[in-house]
Amino acid sequence: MNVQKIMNSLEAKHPGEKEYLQAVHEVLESINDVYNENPQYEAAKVIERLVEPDRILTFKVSWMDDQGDVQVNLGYRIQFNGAIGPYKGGLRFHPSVNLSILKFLGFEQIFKNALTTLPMGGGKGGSDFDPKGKSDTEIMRFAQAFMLELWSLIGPNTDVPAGDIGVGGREIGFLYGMYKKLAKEHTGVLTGKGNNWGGSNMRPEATGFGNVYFAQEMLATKGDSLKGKTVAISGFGNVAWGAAKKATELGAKVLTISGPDGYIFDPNGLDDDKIEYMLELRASNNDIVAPYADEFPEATFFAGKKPWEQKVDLAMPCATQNELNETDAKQLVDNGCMLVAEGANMPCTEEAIEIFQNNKLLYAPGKASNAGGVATSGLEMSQNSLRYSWSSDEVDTKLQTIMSDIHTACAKYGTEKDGYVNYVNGANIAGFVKVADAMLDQGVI
Ligand code: NDP
Ligand code: 2IT
Repeated sequence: MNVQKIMNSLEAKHPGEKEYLQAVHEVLESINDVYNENPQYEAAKVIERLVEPDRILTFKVSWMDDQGDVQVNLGYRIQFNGAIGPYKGGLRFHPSVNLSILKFLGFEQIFKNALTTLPMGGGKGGSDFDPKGKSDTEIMRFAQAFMLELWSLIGPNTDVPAGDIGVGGREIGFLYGMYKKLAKEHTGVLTGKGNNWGGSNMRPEATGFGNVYFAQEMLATKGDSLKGKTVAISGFGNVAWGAAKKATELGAKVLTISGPDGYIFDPNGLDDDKIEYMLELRASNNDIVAPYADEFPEATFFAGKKPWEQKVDLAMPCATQNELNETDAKQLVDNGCMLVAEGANMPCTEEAIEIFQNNKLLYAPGKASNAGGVATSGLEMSQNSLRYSWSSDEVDTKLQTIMSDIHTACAKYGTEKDGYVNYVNGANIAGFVKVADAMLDQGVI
């Protein structure tokens, strides 16, 4: 495969879609050898078919705010690849949402979902709606208007959306209520539902917990553990919360969290109260992390800065894409950081990843280390089909097994001659082979 030629053609077809092109480039570089060794992929034009979504649905969302003014947003659902199961992936509500961001997320989701070992294809959706400062009733009206357009395109066996940035339990509730009213059936069409109406225990915690379980597996390859390690986490949303909770529980000391306004450094580390307070901060819809330092005066707020300037053993970027660049990576390496596990999707730039790998850090890409969220969504779908509910312990045990299996798959496909595990190659190849073989089995469609 000529990666540059494919990239040139995609750039010409999709100019300016930089996040999408970045995600595709990383995967193509990783799978090049496997692709060339297996001419059946080229014969069936697997790459050309894989890099374009099956379909992109866009729609207008009109709704009325609390002042009685009409608001208009854009809505999207990208059904990227359905080779191994129904399209599956979150909805993102954030003003930065555009086609490039949703295509990158949908593309990543194909491989992530394949890694989970569960039967789920890849998809993503969302809106440029900004939840910041919105009241609960505004969120409800927006979510209802969004679902009015989306409902006929999704279903428990076709496409199963869930949460992502700006979409948590509250939003899933409003979305589900409208779906149920329109479809006139109570079904497992969304995941992340409340656990007394079809949701899975542990789904809120799953992404962050899974990320920490994956870090644990990585450390174990060096005979090491989380105990006593210092951790820098970015973000203060759902994933950051889960990661802080589990890392703390396992004996690590979480020194930072962050928001778009800057980061918090807490020299004492987070504890149960502080982790609970993260939920309050997030629910306030104000987009600022600074109030943490007023609530807990031992902490310091660094305005406009990123947590990667702190000396830590482990880094877990859990906010958003491309939030950790080359300079940040150098700083982490210079300060002796030994492991980076991505809770967010594509938070590290390609240059940052190169620095981690050249310095032989343990580095896990999100499609492996944050797969616990969608894996638990898959378990929610299984429970919905069974009309049964597993206990938190049962779900947690399954989640740990899945994270460990993903680690094994990464090591199988990503271990280099000197023993270094290139988790990027491992995750991309393991995910690709599964999806590509399914595409071959199903013919040219
Ligand atoms: P939340 O909305 O709960 O939190 C997102 C966090 O990132 C917030 O702190 C948010 O601050 C911050 N953030 C978002 N956009 C930006 C930006 N442009 N610049 C700076 N900070 C930003 O979302 P999640 O915790 O669910 O998602 C976080 C990451 O994890 C995303 O990359 C998501 O795709 C990924 N992920 C989520 C999963 C899930 O199950 N929820 C599963 C796997 C991955 P603010 O909103 O105030 O800007
Ligand atoms: O990026 C992700 O994996 C998610 N936002 C979770 C998707 C899901 O369907 O649970």
